Amino acid sequence: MTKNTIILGMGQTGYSVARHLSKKGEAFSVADSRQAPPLMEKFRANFPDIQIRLGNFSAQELIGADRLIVSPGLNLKQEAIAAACAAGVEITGDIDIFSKDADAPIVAVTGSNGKSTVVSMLAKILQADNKEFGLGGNLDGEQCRPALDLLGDESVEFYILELSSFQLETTQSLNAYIAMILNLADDHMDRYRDLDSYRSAKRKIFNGCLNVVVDRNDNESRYAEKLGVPVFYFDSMKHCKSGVGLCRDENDHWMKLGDKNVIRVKDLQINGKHNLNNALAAATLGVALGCKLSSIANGLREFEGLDHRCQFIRCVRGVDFYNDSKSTNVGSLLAGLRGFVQRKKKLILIAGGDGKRADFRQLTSSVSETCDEVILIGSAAEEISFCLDAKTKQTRAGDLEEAVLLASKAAEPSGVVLFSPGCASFDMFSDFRHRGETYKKYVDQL
Ligand code: UMA
Ligand code: ADP
Repeated sequence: MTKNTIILGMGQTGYSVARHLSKKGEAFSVADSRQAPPLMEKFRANFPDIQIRLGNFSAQELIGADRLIVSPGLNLKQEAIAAACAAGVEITGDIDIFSKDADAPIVAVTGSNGKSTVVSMLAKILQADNKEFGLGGNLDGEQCRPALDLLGDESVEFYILELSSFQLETTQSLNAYIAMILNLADDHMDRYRDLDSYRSAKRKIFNGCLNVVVDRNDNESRYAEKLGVPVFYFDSMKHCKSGVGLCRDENDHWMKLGDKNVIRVKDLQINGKHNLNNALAAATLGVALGCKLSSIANGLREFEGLDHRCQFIRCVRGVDFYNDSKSTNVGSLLAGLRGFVQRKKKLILIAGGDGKRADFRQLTSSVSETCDEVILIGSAAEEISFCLDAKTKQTRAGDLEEAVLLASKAAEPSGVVLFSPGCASFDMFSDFRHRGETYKKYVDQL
């Protein structure tokens, strides 16, 4: 019997689902709550016979479906979707469909911060090991491919998926070969009731998994120990037998597998403790996938870091400018700041944006201890301002251009300006890339 399937959302995910169903010869219609969804023309051109509904979803129509394939940007609690769910309509997403049709083992990575860095490092390791793989999921940018677009390449030995909590919400059985939660920090509180419901979405990554990779120093990551499947550990404090640990000999810090050297820390091109943790995670995934240690070392050595993540831009009149536009929550802002603690230079932070109902009180002491001044922008400026203590000098800027000017003056003659918003970008920009590129433009204009 053919199912009455509606694809909800006409963005990248919706389009990948439409292509996939169409290749399989399955019938579907599509709907988007917006009047002018971004891929409208592409849908019309490639699926001319498909019914398209635009504007607010109708509960009646959704209840009439057998299956809704919901895009990650849509909240399942939206009235019409929730009504369909309550009426027993099957609710699923692209990742669930992917896992059923994937013909190679899935490596799945989630966490609040570091997902893109870890899967990109792993990609370098697999390349160095001459393994064929498909890389996609939530990962943004040029490399970005929605998961379903990866299917159909027979040479693929592994699928590497970066998964967001939004994608995992609609994923009932991922059946990953290896799954990992890197960490969990307060994020997306505009979408979740509380941290527990965000955590529950993340933990769906483990449904049906065969192996897990665990950060021995992170309690959220250690939840996976309870699943009763083989564990590969990584550890930023000491040796690990099953995965990669950080150790010190007389001269150097080393990443090691058991007592075997993998790579010297100083041979990595990345900055910050959080990135070292990411390297340990990626190396351990490499170990779990059977990569040679020399390939793990070569892959990590080549990794230069991703754009918009604690990225050095340039030095202007003695001031170093860093772009960390991908810092979209408090956890990533704190990680960014930690990278500058040792430098003993004046540090000016530009922060703010769409606050997503985050608890900015977590910033108070770190900002007070590390920053000489904070320039606040965006709709969360006031909220953040309330959470800074009296010792922290703070200034409000009307927009990012003014913030860059103020920060530049404050950091002279030889300080550092770190743009790490700790917030989403949607109040002022189309996404974090647009925000980061805009920041770079203003730095160039100085
Ligand atoms: N939208 C509507 N009405 C609709 C459908 C969508 O208003 O009917 C809005 C959503 O609220 C959202 C935007 O449109 O603001 C995009 O939603 P979408 O689900 O259509 O997004 P896609 O284009 O399919 O992109 C998604 C991921 N985006 C989100 O989850 C918001 C992309 O991750 C991902 O790369 C892509 O699928 C392919 O897998 C981006 C992202 O920002 C990088 N992710 C968030 C993050 O990393 O924090 C979770
Ligand atoms: P994600 O894909 O999870 O958003 P990214 O690798 O794109 O992660 O990094 C997003 C932000 O988080 C950047 O600001 C980056 O500096 C910071 N970050 C990266 N790795 C970590 C980590 N392990 N812990 C905390 N923050 C991190």
